[in-house]
Order: sequence, then structure tokens, then C-alpha cells
Amino acid sequence: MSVLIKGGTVVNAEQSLRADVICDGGLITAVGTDLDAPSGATVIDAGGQYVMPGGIDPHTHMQLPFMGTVASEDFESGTSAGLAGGTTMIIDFVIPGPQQNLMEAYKQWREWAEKSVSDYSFHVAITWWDDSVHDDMGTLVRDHGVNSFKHFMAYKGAIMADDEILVNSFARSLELGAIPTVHAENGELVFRLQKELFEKGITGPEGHPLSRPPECEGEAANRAIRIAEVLKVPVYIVHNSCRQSLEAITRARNEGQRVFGEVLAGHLLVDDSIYRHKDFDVAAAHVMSPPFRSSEHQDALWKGLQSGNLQTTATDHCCFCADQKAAGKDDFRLIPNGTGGVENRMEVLWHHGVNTGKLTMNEFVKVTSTNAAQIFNIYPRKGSVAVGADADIVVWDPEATKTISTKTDHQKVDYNIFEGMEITGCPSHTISQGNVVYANGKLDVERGAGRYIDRPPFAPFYDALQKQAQLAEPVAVKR
Ligand code: URQ
Ligand code: ZN
Ligand code: ZN
Repeated sequence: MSVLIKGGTVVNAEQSLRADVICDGGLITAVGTDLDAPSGATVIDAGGQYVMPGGIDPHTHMQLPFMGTVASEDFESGTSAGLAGGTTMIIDFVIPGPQQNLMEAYKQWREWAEKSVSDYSFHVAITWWDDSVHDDMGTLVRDHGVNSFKHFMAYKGAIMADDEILVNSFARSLELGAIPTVHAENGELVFRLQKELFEKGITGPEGHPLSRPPECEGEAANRAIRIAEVLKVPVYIVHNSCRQSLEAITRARNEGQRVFGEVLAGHLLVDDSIYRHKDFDVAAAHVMSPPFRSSEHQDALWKGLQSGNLQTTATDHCCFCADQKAAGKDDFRLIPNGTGGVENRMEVLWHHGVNTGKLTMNEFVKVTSTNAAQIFNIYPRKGSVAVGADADIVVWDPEATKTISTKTDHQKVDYNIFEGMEITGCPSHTISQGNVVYANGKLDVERGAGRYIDRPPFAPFYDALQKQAQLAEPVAVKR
């Protein structure tokens, strides 16, 4: 299928220019003025619209088995919802249980993801440690295109990584040319605060944010950053929700340490008063970790994006419906943690970021696509409207208006954390692998069309270490 996107303004991270775009064979084959349509091409009139790299959401959990249930969104419906919102690639997570073989878990998630309708990749979580984990990390980098390893510093008694795991895995990541990423909350402190609150009789969702104060996040973010500093490895902090973790990142970056920070659309726009809502279902629908915070933290996070101290935006799309959240009806600790948003990330960021002047259009492209592509080493294949790049494109109508609601959502969750939000600016068309998969409100996707995207290691480390290993091999001395 070939597509001519005519009359639009191409907006990349570095520049905007009036140009037509031709996609053919899954790639962008031409970017220029007054291009003619190849014979049989689909022509999209992009007059008055912006032609941007498809969004990359570097943090989703489709059909995640978690806290005794399974997330309601699967890879087919979740990637479809992403396309409806202009996101053309997700990076999800393989999360082995403690003592579970990494390759077995990786194989399981690869099977689950085969039904995806758009491209995807996986961070692999390190939830335990022994020599087999060390070796499997190497196999995943060398043979399976994994260049990032996740560490949950929260979730004691489940998937929490202690300092021993962090230190071993961070060091191994450096050897392999991979980047460690962390969910930064002090799991021991959270566990204790949860217990104290519950024993005091605070059992409802209002206990959730009380048990996870921003100081717990700031401590863990700083600890992960300091471990990375000593081991001389880059580090990526996922879903920063507060001033304290941002301060840890900013300090390190100001000292030249290679630290990256991610922020969720939800943490920029939803505040913690929701946990005191009289309706349990509404409050529980917002239980995710780290929790939504007060406006003080939202303001700090916006400044983090504007200053460049936070580089990517994501959703942590991990959906649980009311019947699942009800598991914590009498004990907030049992409410499955997670909220949706993969369909709304770009439009809420455009409305509250670009329309308000907080972000330029180019900065919007950086934080919704290009930076994630560069950090996870798939740029310029992804994250750019340029000849030779994958034809993953969103045609953005800056005048279109909508009111966000589960009633019109494609994502499979019964509560939208942005419910009722009126926005201006959203996709008119989404192109994935050169196919028009979303046009004027209608999806036209194919189950299984999504591809697993290999993310190469940051070669210099890996190659150098391989050479070093060969040199170190004892050479048999001929007598
Ligand atoms: O912690 C995560 O990122 C996963 C388990 C999704 N849930 C959440 O509350 N963030
Ligand atoms: Zn997390
Ligand atoms: Zn997550």
C-alpha cells in the first residue's frame, strides 16, 4: 500500500517544515514539496494539520498478571487503542516471577504479544538474581533485541528488587550495553506504612497515597541514581510522580550523570484528591503506584518536561475494571494497582502542553516519540518523519475537539482517569507500517500485524567488552 500525505506541516523533534510525505512498502520514501501520488496511492489531505512521528509509549502492561488478577486490556485491544490515539509503538514489560526463568517468561510474553496490531518491544524485569539470570540477560541482549532491564524497588514480597539485585543487574547491564530502568519507591517503607495505616483502621483507597508519600519515591530514585553513579551505568527512572524524584534526577544530570526520567500523562494532570472520592469505585479506579499527587508535584513535573530533565512521557497502561479493583474493598492494599491512558496520552499532552504554550510542537514530538526512540536505541527507524524511517505517522488536527470518555474509548477499561476532559487537538489519521489504520474515528487494524522491534545494545560497551573477553582468553603457548 502506498500513501501520499499532502499539504501538511511535518513536525519533527528538530524542525517543522511544510512538506508532503510518501509512504511505500512500510517505509517513508519521500518528504518534500508538491510530491505526486504514486499510482494507486491513498491520498490524505493534511491541509492545516501536522504530520508527526507516531507516538511511542515506553511503559505499558497489556494483560499483565498482577496482584491475583490479569489486566483487562490485552495486546490486541491495547495496541488498537494506542493507534486511535496516535501511538504507533509500545514498549511493554516481561516480568518474571521470583525464581522464574527469564527465557521462559520472555517466551510467554512474546506469545501474548503476537496478536498486537502495531509494533512493540519489551523491557525485561529483573526480579531475582543468580548466575542463570546473569547469563539470560546476555542471551536476551545478544539474541533477542533487549537493551533495557527493569527493576521494581517497590512491591515487597512480590517482585521487589533489593540492593543486591540492583547492584548485580546494573553492573551486568553495563557489561552488555543495556540500560537499567527502575520503578523507584522504597518498598520496605511502603510495606510498613501500609501496615500501620491499616492497623489504625484506614482501609479505603484514601490509604493508598498515605502509604506511598513522595519521600519514599525520592529516596529510591536517589538510591538507584547513586548506585548507577558508582557503577558508571546510565539509568532511566520510570513514572516520576513527584518533586523529590525529579530533584534527584536534576541534581545528577547537572553533575553530568547519564540519568533519564519518564513522566506519565496521568501524573501531570490527575491529583490526589480523587482518592478521597465518596464512591469507592471512582477512588479505586485511580489506585496506581506511585499514586497521583497534589498540584505542587504536577507543577514540578511540567517544569521537568520543559527543562529537559524529564525526557519521555508514557502511560503505564495497566487496566483493571471495577470488579477487579473490588478485591481491595476492605483493604486498600489489595486493590490491583494500575490505570489506563494509552489512547489519551498524546491528546491530553497536546491540549495541556502545546495549547497552553508549555511545550512547542517540536518538544511535544520529542517527549511523545523521539526521545524514547533515542534512549532505547531505535532512532531514526522510529521517532522521525524522514526518508528511510518506518512509516509510523500521526496526522494531527489541531482544531479537532473531543470530550474524553469511556463511552467513546477503544481501550478496554471501565473507567478513564481523564473522563470528561475536553480537549482540542487529536489525530485525524494514524499510519502504521505504511498502512492507514485509523481515519476520522474509525480503526482499520489487523490482528497480528504488529512486529516485535529489536532494540540493539549500545554497541560500544558490548563490542569493547567482547574484544576484552577475547583478549583475556588464556592463549595456549606453543612450547
Ligand atoms: O508498577 C507498575 O508499573 C505496574 C505494576 C503497573 N501498576 C502501577 O500501579 N503502576
Ligand atoms: Zn511501576
Ligand atoms: Zn509499570
